[in-house]
Amino acid sequence: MKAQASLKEQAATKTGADLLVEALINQGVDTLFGYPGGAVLPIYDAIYRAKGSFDHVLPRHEQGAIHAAEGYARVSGKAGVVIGTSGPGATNLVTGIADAMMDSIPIVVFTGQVAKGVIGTDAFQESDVMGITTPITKHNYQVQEIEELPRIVKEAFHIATTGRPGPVVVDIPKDISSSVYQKDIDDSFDLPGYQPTLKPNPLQIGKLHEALKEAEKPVVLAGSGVIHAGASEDLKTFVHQYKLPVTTTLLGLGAYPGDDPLSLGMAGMHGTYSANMALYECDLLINIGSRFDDRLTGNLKHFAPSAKVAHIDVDPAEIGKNVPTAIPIVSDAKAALQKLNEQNVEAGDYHEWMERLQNNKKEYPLWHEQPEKDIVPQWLMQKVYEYTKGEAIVTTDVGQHQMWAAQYYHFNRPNRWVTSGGLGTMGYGFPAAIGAQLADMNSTCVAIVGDGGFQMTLQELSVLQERRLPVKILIVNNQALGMVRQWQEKFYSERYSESIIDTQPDFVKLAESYQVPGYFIDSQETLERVLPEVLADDQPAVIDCRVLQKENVYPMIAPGKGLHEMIGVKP
Ligand SMILES: Cc1ncc(C[n+]2csc(CCOP(=O)(O)OP(=O)(O)O)c2C)c(N)n1
Ligand SMILES: [Mg+2]
Repeated sequence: MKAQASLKEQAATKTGADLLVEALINQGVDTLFGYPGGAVLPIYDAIYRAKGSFDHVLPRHEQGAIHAAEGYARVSGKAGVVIGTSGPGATNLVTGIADAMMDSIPIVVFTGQVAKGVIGTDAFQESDVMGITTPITKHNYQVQEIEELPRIVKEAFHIATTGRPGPVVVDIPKDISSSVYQKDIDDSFDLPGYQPTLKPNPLQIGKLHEALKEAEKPVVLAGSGVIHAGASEDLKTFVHQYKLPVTTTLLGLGAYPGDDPLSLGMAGMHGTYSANMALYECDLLINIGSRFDDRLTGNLKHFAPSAKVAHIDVDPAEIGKNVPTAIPIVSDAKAALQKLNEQNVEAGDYHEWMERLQNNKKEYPLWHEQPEKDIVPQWLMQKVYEYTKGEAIVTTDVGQHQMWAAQYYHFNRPNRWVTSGGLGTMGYGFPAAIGAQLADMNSTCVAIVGDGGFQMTLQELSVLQERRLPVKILIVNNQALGMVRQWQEKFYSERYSESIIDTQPDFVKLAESYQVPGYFIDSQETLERVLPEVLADDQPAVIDCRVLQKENVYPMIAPGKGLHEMIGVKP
């Protein structure tokens, strides 16, 4: 507020950069993730002058900044904000922008650009940010006039956070951020072409009620749309009312309590037997906020072959995209569930169906071998769950460890699970944990990372060093690109091409060089002694946990196979 007043007093000398900072303060931004450079020097000067208005976090690579912003958005429910310079700064952000697009994460990214007069001349650190980011953003802008800047910032936040959330890029040429503007600016906006449908059509709601009456084998599939809409409680009400079995997608974990008896766990390529068979055998599939990703459906020919499909999605483009849909409901998940809950219809008899599913759950649970001393990753995940009482924020990289975390950590609340789903970005877990922890300083935040993935973004240890952020980095160290190794074992006759990695840094020493405590764990006994204490203290930590290299993630649906063709269901 102070900064806002002082900027107003200096109206006569307000630069474009000041207008930007003022607009961010007006949006209630409290945390910025960014990295300076030539084209954003005016913006960083304005940030310097506005000190105290918000927290600027300096990761050591732009990719770290954007994944941190994604983690922050996931946990806080607010938009994450990123600033990068032109050229390499902007291109270093591209992976994160694409990641946020795939997983519908609301972020607003400001990139510096060369001055308008030299755009198109291959000027120093020029890159075509508009061209590069058009296919991977919900929307993007290049500011052309200084007086548009406050309105564009407001629109960018509106677009990023409403309807189906997603990334918005605002490219700001240097002459705009450095030039001075003296008049008052109207920042109101009108977007007639962007009016997301948020309320369900009552006719379609009626059809779903009818379908519930007729169904004998219904199942709910909850995706991250439930979480984005803040609709978990409404989902609970709906599910309890009709005693419906629930499965979730990878990104939907936490949308419905994982420990609840009606929960079948995660579905998909590494989903549980009971969840996948429920999807395969159901006669009514109620998809709420999932996009029927191929890792979820397996071969579409065999996906829910006998089901009438109802699909609630705020993005009409998702409905019918992959799976023919009988009851399309274009709506925000919360509004649709509230409407469904207004009426209590006489539902069908799901008795036999429920028994069958419960029996599947009992007969075909997740399983793993348990050696005497060595650590298997499945057991490790159970221990993390136990020691954090299921209350931690968990972030992951991509690979086997991600799937084991998804299988064994039962999320009972939304916004605790931060993972890269659609893009599958290695190196996501640790920087995302920085943003997640900053969004919630009172929770234990565990970054469950692969030995491969961690080495892609470990430079962010500097942020832990600097801020003493108590993020716990748990390296599930199988000395391999485990998921690649697993596919090579199964589908390439054990030809392990470039997937076994014998050469690694000493992760304990590496951590210590950043003044972060490091721990080496290679037996169950050490783990049970060390891990509970490390997870409970208020210091950052790197835990190099050696696990058996040959473990595979099961069950698994091989490429091209259907949900009912899982392998590794039983030992
Ligand atoms: C940036 C990036 N490059 C490559 C891949 C392909 N990939 C998927 S999983 C995986 C192995 C990851 O190894 P690690 O981080 O050690 O995790 P693990 O599977 O061993 O648990 C690779 C290379 C990817 N997902 N992301
Ligand atoms: Mg590995």
